[in-house]
Amino acid sequence: EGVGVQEYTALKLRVKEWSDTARPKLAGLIPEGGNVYFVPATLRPETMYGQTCCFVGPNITYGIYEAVAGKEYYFISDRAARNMAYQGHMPAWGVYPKIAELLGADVVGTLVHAPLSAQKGGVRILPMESVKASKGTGVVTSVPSDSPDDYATMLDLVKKAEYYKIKKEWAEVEILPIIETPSYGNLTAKFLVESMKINSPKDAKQLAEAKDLAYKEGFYKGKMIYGDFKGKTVEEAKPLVRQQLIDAGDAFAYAE
Ligand code: A2H
Repeated sequence: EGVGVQEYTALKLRVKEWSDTARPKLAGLIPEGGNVYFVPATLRPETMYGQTCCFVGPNITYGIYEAVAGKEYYFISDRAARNMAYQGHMPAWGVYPKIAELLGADVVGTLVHAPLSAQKGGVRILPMESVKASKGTGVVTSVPSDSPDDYATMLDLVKKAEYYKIKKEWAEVEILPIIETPSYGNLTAKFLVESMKINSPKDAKQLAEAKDLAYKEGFYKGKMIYGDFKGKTVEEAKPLVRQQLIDAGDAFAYAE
């Protein structure tokens, strides 16, 4: 763990349809009228227009926690639930009722509604081997236009759909340009992955370098070319999109 506090935006992706594996395991556990949300933690709320799927670690154990009695349930890591319970996001201070436990692999294929995403019909939960259980919520929303990790993983999922036990079309989603930068054009992640010849999501060292370059260029030189804050710089748009999501009840602040 580094020093200082990381201020994430925790986004609420409402479940529309469970995977075939998860559905029987959850039978009778979620009350009528209750909604379950996958809750990814992101540092780039201004990119949420470009969400194409949402990642979980297939071997990570997750819980479904009751955040608002009978109404709202969060799919997150145990660690994140505990942190949220001390940040006012659970029914009472320090309390985080767990109503179910699932493996990431169990929920692959689940369809969720991703706030702001251009994918209005929803996006799928897909596996990402490099998700860390020890960071954020253990859930990562995928924006392949601006995150080299997300881009490399989505390419691999399409290439090896059978190996990953997914339907190819779940990962074969059009990549939407949302931010333009002077050095990398309007699909920063694609540009960097291709120019650095990154061939797999396992190229961890190169991906870390690409992530650094993408983040700096995007934050300091990026301009929005999509969404409500089109024309503004990324630096200006970031807090505005974040506040808009929070005001709509689609996100909340999460720190660790
Ligand atoms: B970011 P930091 Cl477009 N395991 O969101 C692996 N990665 C995780 C994670 C976990 N448990 N929890 C969060 N993350 C990702 C968007 C994004 C992100 C873009 C570009 C860069 C980027 C869409 N994915 O992150 O280690 C999440 O991906 C690069 C900084 O706490 C989150 O923001 O600094 C970011 O890593 C948090 O990374």
